[in-house]
Amino acid sequence: NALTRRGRGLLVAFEGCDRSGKSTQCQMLVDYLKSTGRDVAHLCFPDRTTSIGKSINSYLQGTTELEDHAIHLLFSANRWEAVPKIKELIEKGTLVIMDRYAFSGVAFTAAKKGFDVKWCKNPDRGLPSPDVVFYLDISIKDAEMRGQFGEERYEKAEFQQRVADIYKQLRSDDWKVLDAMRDKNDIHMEIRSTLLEMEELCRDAPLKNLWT
Ligand code: FDM
Ligand code: MG
Repeated sequence: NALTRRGRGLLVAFEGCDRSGKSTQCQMLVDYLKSTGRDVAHLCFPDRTTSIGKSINSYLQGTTELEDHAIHLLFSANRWEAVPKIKELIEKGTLVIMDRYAFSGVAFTAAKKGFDVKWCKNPDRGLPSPDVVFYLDISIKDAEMRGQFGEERYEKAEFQQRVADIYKQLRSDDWKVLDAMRDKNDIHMEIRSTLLEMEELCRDAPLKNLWT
């Protein structure tokens, strides 16, 4: 089929506030790609299974406290520890689909008092840059109407609003902003066709480095 090709795989990231449908779209895309026989890897950040990820998990669940700079660096380290695997997958032609990436890292820390975007970007500078970022755009009001935010740290409307404001500052040409209030199948179809276009564009270009 049209998605079958030789050459490197694509690096794709999904971003958005809580309740934006990010994880749903990520899963729908992974399922679709698998059904076409494509080699696909589904990564989630934070990856809570590593030892760094376990510290992050207990921080998010409120079991432990960590200084704000320290947790920021742990989130970043949790991406860097995945880089060898990401590069290997991309090289052998696998489509790597990531649920959250460095943009979450910057948006969630820069939403805290006393942090600026420039400082927050630094530890993630040089990571493999996604070929495309799908941003599920939703107002915090609409997100809240989909059901209460959960119990984890950061799952509060006021904080999510600040996160959304920072995400706006991070947008670049590699981003595809999608209206998260549309029918989820329509959104999925748009993601599929964007991905096809991207495969054509990126066929011969090497992966770029983020924020360099
Ligand atoms: N989060 C996620 C961060 O604060 N920094 C990061 O670098 C990443 C990847 O962790 F509130 C926040 C975003 C969210 C929480 O994410 C856990 P999931 O997608 O709900 O597991
Ligand atoms: Mg969550």
